[in-house]
Amino acid sequence: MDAFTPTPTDRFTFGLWTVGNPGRDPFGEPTRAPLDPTYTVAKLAELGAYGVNLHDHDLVPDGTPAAERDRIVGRFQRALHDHGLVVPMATTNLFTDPVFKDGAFTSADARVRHYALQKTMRALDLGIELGAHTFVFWGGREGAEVDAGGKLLDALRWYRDALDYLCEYALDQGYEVRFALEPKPNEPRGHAFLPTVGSALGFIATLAHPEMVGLNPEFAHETMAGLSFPHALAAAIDAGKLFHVDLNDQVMSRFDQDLRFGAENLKSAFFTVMLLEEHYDGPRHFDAHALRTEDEEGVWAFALGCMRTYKLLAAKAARFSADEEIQALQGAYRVDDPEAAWPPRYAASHAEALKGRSFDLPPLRERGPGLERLDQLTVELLLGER
Ligand code: GCO
Ligand code: MN
Ligand code: MN
Repeated sequence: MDAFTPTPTDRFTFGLWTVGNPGRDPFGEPTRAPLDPTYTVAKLAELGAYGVNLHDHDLVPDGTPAAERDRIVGRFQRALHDHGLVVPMATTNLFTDPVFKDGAFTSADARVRHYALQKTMRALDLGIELGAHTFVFWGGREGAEVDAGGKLLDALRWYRDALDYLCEYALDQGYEVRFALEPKPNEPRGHAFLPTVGSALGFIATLAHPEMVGLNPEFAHETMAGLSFPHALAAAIDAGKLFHVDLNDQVMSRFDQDLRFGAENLKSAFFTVMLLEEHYDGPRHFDAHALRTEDEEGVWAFALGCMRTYKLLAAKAARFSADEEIQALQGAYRVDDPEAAWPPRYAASHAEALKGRSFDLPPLRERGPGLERLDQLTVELLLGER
């Protein structure tokens, strides 16, 4: 037990599918045995987690008869109760069943779209029954390898129709839940629809109930697209749409890796934690899995590692904010305009005056903002020298 040992007040969560990942990949069979969800609950509680999230089929296999479903759910609820864990987020698996091979809400076959709606409503009912307040929509197989089917615009419309319908369903049921879209650029499809945080933000504005729908951005997904996760996070926060977050890590331009949080891009992980600590009060969810090389012991080392790294980085973020030299350099980086207040208020007369103002540009061109020093101090702080 030390200052970085996780506790439920840290609000760390894992998906059943994350620690339960058996190590299957496109080239090889599983390397670990599946974990019983109630065992996962007990182990996560022992490690200091706050909650566990799930897809419908992580707990109840598709096609399970109603009585058996109720028995499975009841047993899981008892485990949650016994170990003091909650289920803050739930979601639907719309990608494993071959029926979804060409998409769920964006399938060109309207029967598949209706089936996807049915499955999602049932998954939402299950999530609500378990106490979830966030329901995630990761696109899964919404996407394409070829565009010859001619559905690009239809697919976006069908996606919108489905989300509008599901918002109405949730409102009609009186569910206290928000929807969070999770963009991803590729895998399992060659090109996913709504590939990045930016595209999902634009799409949400076109929905019938935009206030109910926000984002679940994932570190690895923006990184796969060659984008910066802290920048994507800032865009989501700025739009008031950071409803949930998927933390993990990823090497840019590689296959979808789902590495332990902080395993690869430590500096981006640091700025991620800094943004979350200041602007987000929801669960810190890890959507990652242990390396395929690992046995069960490695799985729990992975889970503990995600949480400890987050806490270590949160402590570093607090240090960064308290570091006088860093703060002075950050202060000097921002320069006020002594002649005019920011933001400028538009008035015709103001515009006329601004168009006529003469700027002394050479010193503005010459000024060094001090970013090399600031970044080096950040590195030294992360390496434990400050
Ligand atoms: C992935 C995704 C998923 C989703 C999960 C919850 O790359 O496979 O990140 O893990 O987050 O399906 O919706
Ligand atoms: Mn992912
Ligand atoms: Mn995810």
